[in-house]
Parts: sequence; structure tokens; C-alpha cells
Amino acid sequence: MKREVLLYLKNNPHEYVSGEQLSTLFGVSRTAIWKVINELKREGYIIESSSKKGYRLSPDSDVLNSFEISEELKTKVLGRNIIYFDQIDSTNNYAKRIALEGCEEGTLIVADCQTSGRGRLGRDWNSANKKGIWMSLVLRPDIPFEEVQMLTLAASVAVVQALYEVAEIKAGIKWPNDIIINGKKVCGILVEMNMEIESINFLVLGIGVNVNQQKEDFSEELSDKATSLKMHLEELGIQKILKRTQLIAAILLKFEAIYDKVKCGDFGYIISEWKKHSVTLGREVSIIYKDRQYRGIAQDITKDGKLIVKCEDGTVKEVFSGEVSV
Ligand code: BT5
Repeated sequence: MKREVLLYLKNNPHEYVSGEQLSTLFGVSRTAIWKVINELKREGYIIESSSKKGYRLSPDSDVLNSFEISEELKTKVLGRNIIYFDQIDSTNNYAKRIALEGCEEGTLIVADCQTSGRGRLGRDWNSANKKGIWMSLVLRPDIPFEEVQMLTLAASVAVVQALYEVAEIKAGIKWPNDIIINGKKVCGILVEMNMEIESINFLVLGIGVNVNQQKEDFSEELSDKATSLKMHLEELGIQKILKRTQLIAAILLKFEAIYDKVKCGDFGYIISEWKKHSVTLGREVSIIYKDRQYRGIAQDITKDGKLIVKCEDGTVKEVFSGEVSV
């Protein structure tokens, strides 16, 4: 009955619905309705209650769960199977576990909070409760190992496009996996792979987006280099409520279209969109290549997503997945 009451309130966004109306409608006592309303409030729904008028669901509720995400989703495959946690160690860890057990392509794991969110190379990813999007997709593309890099690029393009579509936010892509606003990181992407002899068994695409944090939500170390969508909009004087479900749906829809291209080996669009949004090209970068560090200028990317760097020693290097700092 909880979902029915919720749907009823959603379908009547502008008016108060009395407890009596709801109890008649659903054939239960007013106490039962009161309990359901309290449960919904505990889940994070903002329900205005007035003893005279009844209940009204605020459109500002930013609640994350499978039901809310599927209400927003417009994809065909991605996110059609959603597993939600209020708290988990890492959505990538969980995705890897269920991928091994054979879960379907496009399964989405999403959490309000991660206790051990991970970045690349064993680094931590700060995933504060209800402040961002912490999600992972299980993918089973039939592509060669060398093309896996394209998925990070593809996901970066999808995130940048979705941020613009939902909130007109102009973000840039720092090679290979960071989304940046005004020089600060707002999103990180982590692609992990499971191989079987020659072919890819599955991939897990993890995406973390900072949405609602304020400066004080970041540690001292992060506060100079991280930002959130909310902080950025506030700096621009824009008061906009961002709904994580809406952002997730937009990211998945953009990514699905681009992922279809990756699966066909059609990289032209991804490369050109990536270049359009790149904050790395033309900049001085530091790279690690075959265990040695080089400085140089990022000149271009190859057709399969490697960064081309003209080094100070005059050599030109193509970096596949080394570390790049601008
Ligand atoms: C990344 O690694 O940027 C990949 C982050 C992927 C996170 C998602 S969330 C869902 C899924 N489940 C997971 O467990 N992970 C994925 P990397 O390029 O290595 O960047 C990590 C570095 O970014 C850290 O060492 C910090 O300096 C910084 N950092 C940590 N948390 C951050 C945050 N919330 N916002 C911005 N920067 C952060």
C-alpha cells in the first residue's frame, strides 16, 4: 500500500489530500495511513502535513531507491534491473560479485552511501550519505581488450552531456576519467574488467558524481580539488534543486546511446565529443610511461582513445592508461 499512497500523492502534487480521503480510498484506518506517511518520511520523502488539510508531497524530495529511478528511466537495457542500497562498501565491489554470478547486462547498483568507495590504483573515493550519485553498471560488451579504454571516454562524454541537459552545467573532461568544473573534480569514473583467456567476461563501470555537498562536507585535502554540482550552481547564484534520480536517468540515457556505438566499433562521435569537452588537450601534462615519468604537451587522442603526448625530450608517446596530471 505504501507505493500506492506515494503514487497517489505524486499524482496530486498541488493539493493536500486528507488522511480521511486516503483511508477511504485504500480501505484502511487513518492510523494505518499515518504510519505509511511516517515510513515515507523516514525514506526521505518531504511530506508537508497540516492537521486541517492533510498531506502534500513536496516536489523537492530527492529520494533514491529502485522505484524512483525506474520512474525516471528512459533507457532500453541499462538500469532495467536496479539494486539499491542505503549503504554498501562499494557499488563496484558488489557489481563484480553479482556479475560473476551471471547477472544481466545493464544491471545497475546504486547506493546512498559507500563506506569504502574506491578510486583507481587503490585510492579512496569519498561517498558521503545522500550527497551524490554512487553507482555501477555491469556491462558485457563483445569488444577486444584494447577498446576498453573507450568506455571510460564514452562514460565521460555521457556525464558531461547529461549535466548540461539537466542543469545547463558546462563541465570538462580531464583525461582519462575525471569530470571537472572550474578546475575542480566533480565526478570520477572507474572501469574494472574481468577477462577470460582472450575475451572480456564483464566490465563494471563505476560513476561517482558529487551532487549536494557543501564545502564543509569535503575533507581539508579534498576541499581544494573537489566540488559539487550544488556548490557550482550556488557560485553562479542559481538556486536549483538537483534530483539524483533525474541525473542518473539522464546519464544512463546518454551513455546507452554512446555504448551502442562502442559495441559497433564506431568511435568517431565519441572522440569528437570528447575533444570538444577536453580540458587536457593543449595543456602541459605529466605522464608515467613504462615506469618512467615524462613531462610534455597533450596533443591529441588516437582513434582508440590513447592520449598522444609530445614530451620535452622530443619523443611522442601514446599513453593507454598511465597516470596523467595537468
Ligand atoms: C576516480 O578515481 O576518480 C574514480 C572514482 C569512482 C567512484 C565510483 S562511485 C561508484 C563506484 N564504486 C566505487 O567504489 N567507485 C566507483 P581516481 O582518478 O583514482 O581519483 C581518486 C582521487 O580523487 C582520490 O585520491 C582523491 O584525491 C579524489 N577524490 C576522492 N573522493 C572524491 C570526491 N568525492 N570528489 C572529488 N574528488 C575525490
